[in-house]
Amino acid sequence: MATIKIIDPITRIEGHMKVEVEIENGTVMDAKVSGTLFRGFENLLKGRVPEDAPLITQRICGVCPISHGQASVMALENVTDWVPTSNGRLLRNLVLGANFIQSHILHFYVLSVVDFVAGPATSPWKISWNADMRPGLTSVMNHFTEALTARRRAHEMAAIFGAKLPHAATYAPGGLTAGITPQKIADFKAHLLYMRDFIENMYISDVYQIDRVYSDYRHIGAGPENLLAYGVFQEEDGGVLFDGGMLNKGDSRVSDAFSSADIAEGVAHSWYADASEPAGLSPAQGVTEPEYPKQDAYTWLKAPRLFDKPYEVGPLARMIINGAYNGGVSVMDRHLARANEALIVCNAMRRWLDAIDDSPAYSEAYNQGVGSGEGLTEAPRGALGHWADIGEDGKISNYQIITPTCWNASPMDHNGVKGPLEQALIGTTVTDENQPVEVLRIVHSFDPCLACAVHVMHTDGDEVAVIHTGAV
Ligand code: NFE
Repeated sequence: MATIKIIDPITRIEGHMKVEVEIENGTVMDAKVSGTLFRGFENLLKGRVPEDAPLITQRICGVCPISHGQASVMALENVTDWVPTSNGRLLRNLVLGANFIQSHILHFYVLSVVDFVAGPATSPWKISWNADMRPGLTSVMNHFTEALTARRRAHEMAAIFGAKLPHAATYAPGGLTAGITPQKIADFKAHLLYMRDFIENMYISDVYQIDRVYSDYRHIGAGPENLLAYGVFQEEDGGVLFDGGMLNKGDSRVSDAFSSADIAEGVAHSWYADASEPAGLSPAQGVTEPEYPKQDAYTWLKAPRLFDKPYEVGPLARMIINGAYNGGVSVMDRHLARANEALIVCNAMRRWLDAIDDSPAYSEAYNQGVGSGEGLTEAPRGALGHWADIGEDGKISNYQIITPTCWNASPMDHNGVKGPLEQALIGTTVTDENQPVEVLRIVHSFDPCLACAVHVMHTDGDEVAVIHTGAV
């Protein structure tokens, strides 16, 4: 007999999310991922002056605020094809890089390690599940406090040019409004040297240790295996450190033959008023009009699709698309790619730091134009886009955002095709239905920015148990 399990809450993620899986004979037959909170930041921005957008959109999240600041200034500057000054570009890369590193360290040590290694029998590691906890990994857990130090130092590093973290105060169209001093550069360098050592000698080797003990997780949680990145970290030559591209399942070549006009955000199963097109609207024309309740809807996330297909985004997509990781698509590959990416970013940061000169990072010549702009970049969790319309009155007339988790945790679309995380869960073997740790490990590998819930119910909808996972 099939049972429906809902983990409530799936802790150790950011935000509000519920995952419901239907398990029959030990296999996940169906999965539904729901974002359970309406945010509506797009609507908050209407009628405001453009410079408010980088500051307000950073409040979407305390983990990835810099990516929102970056996407927002890019969208505003794109209205007039403005190119930031060299120091503006470099400082933005440095603050964003520090934010990537803190997010990756947080995700592994604080949010994920306890899925694989039993913590001490005390709060905050208890209550937790004890299913399939394999021995030999105590040393990884012993690095927990050092990881907290590393994460704090990454925040301190970002605050040198961000003025504060989370939610940097220096993001403005036209550059970065931070002063540059030799002391700031020296302080940044000291953090960076520490960080390189931590990532290389502790973080990466800890992930590989878990990979050795849980190597079966290289074959669990694949999903659609369509990968997408927009590209991030602007370089001097107009290129980027990580290129954008899409790689469809089974293809051997990455393609960059797409634009945001090829993206449509469907709302067939989302609590939003139906769009005029069943496939949804492209983000530049996007509308955020809540409709709750709504027949057949189960989430506040829309369903972004590129050429009508779901795509996984995130460090694994970035690294495979850039030829920097040659594994497959699975739970463990997501962790390994994330750790390896942290080192690449750290090394590039050293180069960007050394390239800073004594010119200003903010240009007083910046003049906000009127019209439409898009900012396509990457957040730690994957492809992030902001789309802005500035009206003749100089105010924001429309604003749309598609976050990485919106791609990964998107619901079923108008074709009946499930989102990447839902597809990754379907087909998974669950050994202990009362502790569906496989489900939790798959969810966490995507590093979703939501807070989740999974309860245990019969298919007739009766809840038979509520499973609390260890909260950190
Ligand atoms: Ni809240 Fe974020 C990242 C963005 S989530 S953490 O990374 O954008 O989708």
